[in-house]
Amino acid sequence: MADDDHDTRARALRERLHHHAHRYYVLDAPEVPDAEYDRLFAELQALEAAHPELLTPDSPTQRVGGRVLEGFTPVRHAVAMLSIRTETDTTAAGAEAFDARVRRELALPDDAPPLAYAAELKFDGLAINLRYVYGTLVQAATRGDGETGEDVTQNIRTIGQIPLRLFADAPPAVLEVRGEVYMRRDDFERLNEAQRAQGRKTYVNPRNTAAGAVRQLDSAITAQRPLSFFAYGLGEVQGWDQPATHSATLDALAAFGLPVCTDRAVAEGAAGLVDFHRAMGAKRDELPFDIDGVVYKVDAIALQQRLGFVTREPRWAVAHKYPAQEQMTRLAGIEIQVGRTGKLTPVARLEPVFVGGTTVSNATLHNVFELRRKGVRVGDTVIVRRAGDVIPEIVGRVGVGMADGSSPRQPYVPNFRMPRQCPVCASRVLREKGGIDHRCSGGLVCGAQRKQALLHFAGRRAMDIEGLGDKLVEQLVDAGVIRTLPDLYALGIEQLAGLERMAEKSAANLVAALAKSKRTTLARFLYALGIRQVGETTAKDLARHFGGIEALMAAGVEKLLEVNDVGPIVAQSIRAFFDQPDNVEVVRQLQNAGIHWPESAGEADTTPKPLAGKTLVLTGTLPTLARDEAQALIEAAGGKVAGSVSRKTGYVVAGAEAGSKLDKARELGITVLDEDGLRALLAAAPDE
Ligand code: 5U1
Repeated sequence: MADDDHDTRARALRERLHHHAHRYYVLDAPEVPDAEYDRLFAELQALEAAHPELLTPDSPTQRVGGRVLEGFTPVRHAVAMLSIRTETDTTAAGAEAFDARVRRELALPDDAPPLAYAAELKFDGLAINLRYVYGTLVQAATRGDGETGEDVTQNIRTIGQIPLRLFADAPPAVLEVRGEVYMRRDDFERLNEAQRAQGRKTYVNPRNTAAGAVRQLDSAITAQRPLSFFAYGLGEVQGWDQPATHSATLDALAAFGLPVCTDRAVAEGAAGLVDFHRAMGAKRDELPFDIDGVVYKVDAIALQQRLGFVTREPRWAVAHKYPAQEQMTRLAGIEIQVGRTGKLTPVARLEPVFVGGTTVSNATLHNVFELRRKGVRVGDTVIVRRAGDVIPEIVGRVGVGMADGSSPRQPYVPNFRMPRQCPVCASRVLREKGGIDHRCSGGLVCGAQRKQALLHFAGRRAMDIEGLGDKLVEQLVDAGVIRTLPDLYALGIEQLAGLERMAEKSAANLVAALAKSKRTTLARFLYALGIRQVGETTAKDLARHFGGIEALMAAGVEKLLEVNDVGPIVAQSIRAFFDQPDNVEVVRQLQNAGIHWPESAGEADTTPKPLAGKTLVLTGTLPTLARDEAQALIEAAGGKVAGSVSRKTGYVVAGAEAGSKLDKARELGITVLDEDGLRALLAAAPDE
């Protein structure tokens, strides 16, 4: 490149980065994924390093980031809030390079023992400084540009996890705690579900939602957002002897009552860092919150002080990234998927893109209204997000002719419309009254619905028919071998062995699995029928209440409403299902095929149960009981098993490698039991 070209490129990069930084830090409404911003930033940094004459004082590479939003009082930080150097090489080499650099800067000889590092997670949220004076929270501020932030004290006070007073008899005169406000993935999903249900625009990702909530001028709105916090460092300190290591400092912060993430370790040398990076990478999808990497810090505070800072980044710390969870790609097409209940879902076909550690080529668009709200059309450059084991999603479109350099939309791209006929069976598509969903009216005439109904029926939590997977169901339905659920039980080895990729042995295994599935429970059978609105928990409640299928099929809406957690919509759906003679016929034929379960007297059975009315949460691996077994025992004793810990949880049963549910239980003061404790509870008399 000629010098002029370098200059032009540097200007263009600065302009784009300024634009994106404003969208990200000030408006909390980014137009491009972080990975794209990082790429542009790294390009400008490299260009400036190679051509220092291009460096300008206003270059985005010269500041920490952020600006004070109008409407907030500026807060001058007593100790500057630094940013952290980022190691973008996501392989082990990133950790090794940091260790080598630290050892060189400390002038350690090659044979000096490995250094101790505090290894932590890098939370994807908003950095905050909490100022405690004699143990009382007096101020909370954002980082802003590192020197001056925004006073967000009122908003931060709404976050229940942040103590308003430290737990200490003689608290420090001044203790500034630094950390990250973030939003858990489940809280974010719930928030978006509620937005969707109300036909409102969904939030883009947990990070921006959390940042937007903290930088809200109306704290009443912040209070409605489920925010969380983790502490990871200090600002100004007076009247407190800080422990000699960073890891012990975090222990001390936890003892003061501040939330400190338990996924942290003291790692020995480069090998320890590599292990931590790998272990957290493997755990990343299961974590209840988003991280974009891990952070390594020299553990000894004395060594941190020797290392000092370069510009505004400490030499003793680095963030080591993981593959980004948001990336840009092209929307190649939109197809319609027909689900078990006939619901039509638009699915995006994407140019394959590596995101969140896997290659993604499809993403859900939820429904046509959400698609319109996002304003995406075929051919657009879009942002795809894949975090945790959540289905990949399109979060939005990269702006037309924007500073990010994406090409403007082709003219005459038609707006996507839902088809009037089912793309699978050509039955009429109905738009549900008052609702946002479109549904195929074909019922079991529709091959797609039949396939999904069969897969649901055979599922592990339903009739548990091993070996009846996607490919086989596809063949059985397409060949017309199976039209209704009872047809499954008429399948013979010979008939199955004639199918593609089906050896005689697999055919025999499937027939055996079908025979085995005939002995089941009423709850599983009800769930397997695929009645709309009847999930696993409702099926169990119905089975417990009615004890047998005859009583349930005869029950009117009033009687159904007596069942725990059954409301009018669910009751009407159950009634409508059994009012259909075809459905009753399916139940009879399945019973005639030999499906059976132990009947009970239902809730008329008044034998007192030890766990009646109690909700338990299981976490970690128990020594002898599998999760399903523990759940079955709890339910048989009248209890319920929930997926997350709340104030309503009665007990948390924790086994080896219990995760954040255990932390939450401790935080809320909920009784934690091991397997022996659970067994004792099951054996106890009711209400003991
Ligand atoms: N866990 C953690 N995240 N984080 C972010 N520690 C940490 N430290 C930071 C930042 C920006 O900065 C200090 C190293 C100054």
